[in-house]
Amino acid sequence: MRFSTIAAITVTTAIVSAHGSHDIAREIAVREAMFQYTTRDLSHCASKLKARGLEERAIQRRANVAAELAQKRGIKARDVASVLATDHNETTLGYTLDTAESTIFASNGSCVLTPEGESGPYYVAGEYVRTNLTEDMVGVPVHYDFQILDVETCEPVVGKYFEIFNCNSTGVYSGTTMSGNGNTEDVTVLNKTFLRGLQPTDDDGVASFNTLFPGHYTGRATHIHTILHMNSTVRANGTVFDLTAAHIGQTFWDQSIRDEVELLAPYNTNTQTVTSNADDRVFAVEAASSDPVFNYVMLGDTLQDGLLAWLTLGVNTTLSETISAAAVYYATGGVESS
Ligand SMILES: *[C@@H]1O[C@H](CO)[C@@H](O)[C@H](O)[C@H]1NC(C)=O
Ligand SMILES: *[C@@H]1O[C@H](CO)[C@@H](O)[C@H](O)[C@H]1NC(C)=O
Ligand SMILES: *[C@@H]1O[C@H](CO)[C@@H](O)[C@H](O)[C@H]1NC(C)=O
Ligand SMILES: *[C@@H]1O[C@H](CO)[C@@H](O)[C@H](O)[C@H]1NC(C)=O
Ligand SMILES: *[C@@H]1O[C@H](CO)[C@@H](O)[C@H](O)[C@H]1NC(C)=O
Ligand SMILES: *[C@@H]1O[C@H](CO)[C@@H](O)[C@H](O)[C@H]1NC(C)=O
Ligand SMILES: *[C@@H]1O[C@H](CO)[C@@H](O)[C@H](O)[C@H]1NC(C)=O
Ligand SMILES: CC(=O)N[C@H]1CO[C@H](CO)[C@@H](O)[C@@H]1O
Repeated sequence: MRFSTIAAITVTTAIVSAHGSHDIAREIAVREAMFQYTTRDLSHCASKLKARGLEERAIQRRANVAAELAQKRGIKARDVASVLATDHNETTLGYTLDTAESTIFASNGSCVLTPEGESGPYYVAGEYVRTNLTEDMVGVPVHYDFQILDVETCEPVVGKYFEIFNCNSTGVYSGTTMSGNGNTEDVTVLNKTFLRGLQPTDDDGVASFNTLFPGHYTGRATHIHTILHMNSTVRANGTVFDLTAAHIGQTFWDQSIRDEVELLAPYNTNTQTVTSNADDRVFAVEAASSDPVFNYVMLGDTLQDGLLAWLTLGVNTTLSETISAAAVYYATGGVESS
């Protein structure tokens, strides 16, 4: 199949050259070629999602989670609409203090991220299936609600492992001493697993996580990595090892909230160079044909109270990509790939 061939070639090339000097023009061209073979958005699924009640359940779930998390943290529940009116990009749609939650959470937020071969150089295989990825890291808490839909059938992708990972507030990933990732002499990072993990998608195609808002590192805008595995099985020790995926992508946050988070400790101790969304090449490539930016609401009056962020991803589940791992996490500790 023509598409599969293009995809297979791309992934190998793009991953090897994901950082450092590489030919962006080529990457963009290849991604554009891939788009000829894939649907760009989920608009064709709208009536089906509504009929199946999927949309309604997503709205309800996100509203419930916002209320629950706020209560758990002892935060006085805040009018979600008022938060959005001041801080969320969808403010531009004219939301006010009186806008109903059903309207806010119903906002499109559907982004099609076809695999573009950018898992980046910092993927670590063998991570834990768990909802809370925070460990001993500090930062702005985020609850992510990802809903994965099959772009061909418009059905939820059920029972597949969805994996996310991002760097900590000072811009360092756990599990790898790869060049560009913090202090490469610090081998203790190899045994660390913070801010990485997987969740199986439920009957509505949903995978959710509690983690932290990422920091930034030189050369890249603040982002998180997303991977949808199709054939993973969880091992007896609760980890997954699977170097294949139907989707590999990166998702972003509005520049406005990035700027606010960066003012807080410990984000404000990060000495690495900031790259804006506008200057990020991966952002440019993805945003050219989809909206890879989270919708979100604040859970309380301050950022430290946390954020609920959501995104609906359309994935072509027939695709198969190979992921290259910087390291593998074993019972005996992390081992860098040669
Ligand atoms: C999914 O990918 C296959 C190739 O594997 C392609 O034939 C098909 O058109 C794609 N589907 C959509 C909805 O883009
Ligand atoms: C959703 O998408 C449609 C079509 O792209 C657009 O017309 C509409 O304004 C969007 N609605 C929201 C709430 O973003
Ligand atoms: C996640 O775990 C951290 C400790 O590692 C804890 O402080 C935090 O409250 C947990 N988050 C949730 C939402 O349970
Ligand atoms: C981020 O992780 C690196 C590597 O483990 C560590 O040196 C650094 O202190 C961490 N940053 C924070 C704010 O904990
Ligand atoms: C999962 O396994 C099936 C059957 O072997 C295969 O066709 C498909 O390409 C695999 N998916 C991925 C993402 O590797
Ligand atoms: C989990 O189990 C596999 C074998 O099934 C082993 O290779 C790996 O080291 C274990 N990982 C951890 C973190 O215990
Ligand atoms: C990682 O953990 C293993 C098992 O506890 C230990 O043997 C190893 O020395 C640790 N490696 C580093 C770099 O700390
Ligand atoms: C503050 C902010 O990030 N605003 C963005 C909202 O989204 C539009 C288009 O989707 C961007 O043009 C704005 O920059």
